[in-house]
Amino acid sequence: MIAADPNRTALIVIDMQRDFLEPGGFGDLLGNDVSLLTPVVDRVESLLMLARCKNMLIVHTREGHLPDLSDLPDSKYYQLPEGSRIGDVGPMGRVLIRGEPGHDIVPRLSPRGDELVIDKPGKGAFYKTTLELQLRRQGIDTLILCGVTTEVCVSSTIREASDRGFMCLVVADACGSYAPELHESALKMVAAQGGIFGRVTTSDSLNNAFLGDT
Ligand code: C5J
Repeated sequence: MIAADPNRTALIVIDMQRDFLEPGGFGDLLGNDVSLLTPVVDRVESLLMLARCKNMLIVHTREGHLPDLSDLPDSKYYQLPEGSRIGDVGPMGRVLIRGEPGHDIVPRLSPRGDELVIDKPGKGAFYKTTLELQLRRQGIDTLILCGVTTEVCVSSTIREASDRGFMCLVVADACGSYAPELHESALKMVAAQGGIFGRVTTSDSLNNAFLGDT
């Protein structure tokens, strides 16, 4: 049973960017099968419809770096193989660089004018961003999280949010990974020990909880 007040709840859509979801992007250049993430677009689109209908705060995040790479630690740059490093040129421009086509959110999930877009240099959405300030300012205490990838940026953000006292609900079918077994493990970690980082739910349960009365 989900009991969340839409006025104090934000939908956080993590990194639904062309670089992670489309052929020719960062994920693809690293050798991943990006088609595994395609179903997530439908699910996130439905969540956006739900959140818009309930007038919830909607936050879209984008992982990416400044064109001069001044916000990119060496550890993140050299971890990747030559040819698919952050800032290298690919079919959608320089990979994971702000302002390049690949950095954009996929067109079907484009943010609307009144929705927040948080550009982040790290995996977690709170690291070196104004996200916490903006959520507190709007009286948000509960986060519904979805996006990609479950075990990287979604997980990092949940952990950061949990330490800051936000209630976290992760929508399992609206998250995705290039490695399905890591998706499953990441969700298990969230829900372990009675919900150590938050609760795992589904799109259907959320729809029932928020729209059951309409
Ligand atoms: C990754 C992300 N996988 N958005 N980023 O590097 O999960």
